[in-house]
Amino acid sequence: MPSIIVILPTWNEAENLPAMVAALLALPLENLRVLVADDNSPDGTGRLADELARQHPGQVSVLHRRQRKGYGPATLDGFRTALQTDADLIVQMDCDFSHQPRYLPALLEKAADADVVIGSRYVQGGSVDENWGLPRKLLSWWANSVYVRLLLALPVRDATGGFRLWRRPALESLGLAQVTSNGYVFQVEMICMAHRRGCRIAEVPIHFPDRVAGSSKMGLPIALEAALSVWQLRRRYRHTRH
Ligand SMILES: Nc1nc2c(ncn2[C@@H]2O[C@H](COP(=O)(O)OP(=O)(O)OP(=O)(O)O)[C@@H](O)[C@H]2O)c(=O)[nH]1
Ligand SMILES: [Mg+2]
Repeated sequence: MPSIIVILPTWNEAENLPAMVAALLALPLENLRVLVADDNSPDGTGRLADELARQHPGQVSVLHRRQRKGYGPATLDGFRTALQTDADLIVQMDCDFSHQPRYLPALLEKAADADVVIGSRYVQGGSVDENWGLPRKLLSWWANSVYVRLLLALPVRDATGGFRLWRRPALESLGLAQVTSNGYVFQVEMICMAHRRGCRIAEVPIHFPDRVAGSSKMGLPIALEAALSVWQLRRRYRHTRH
């Protein structure tokens, strides 16, 4: 059985973290550990994580970061810490149940013939929250499956989603020190690098419900900035070999 580490970057997820950890540990997967990467959340998520680590020694650990630096740096820190363990597979997922633990076995199965597996909203069988209006659905689909895919020539339909499983050698091969993006573009840059390095990328369909508890941290300005940053990525990775 391969050993799996699940990285949960958290910012004010006190309402979600205990249930997320419980759901992950209840999966029928041996050798699964959870690493919480918390940016000193004011709502006490870090303290809760410590408590969970005490309750589940050897299964839950916590990376306390001094201050809020954003999703990208916290996840990178999580990746580096994970690579210092003996984990064979490294999973990144949001701690708000938009990424549902029940899909992990499907991601794992797909990793038999892929280096990175994306939990994808935009492959056949995937879907987003029923409450998204048509304009939002279309915009998100277009951004992922058309705009980013064509601009960066990526064989991926969900380039901004953060539900991914990496095989250790793939993550090691990327050169994480080079990654500079944050937010949605962080995901795009990571998968762009993986593709340029020749990693085999696969997608498995997921349903993506909106968060029920806790509050949203992303907004339109962040999405617009992300859309423009993709052009910088295009320039930066243009000459990198496929
Ligand atoms: N460590 C850390 N985690 C963060 C930060 N910002 C967001 N996160 C976490 O990253 C994951 C994704 O963030 P979300 O706020 O859910 O982003 P989103 O899914 O685009 O938007 P909503 O679900 O609508 O809020 C969640 O687990 C957050 O708690 C941050 O600055 N630092
Ligand atoms: Mg979310």
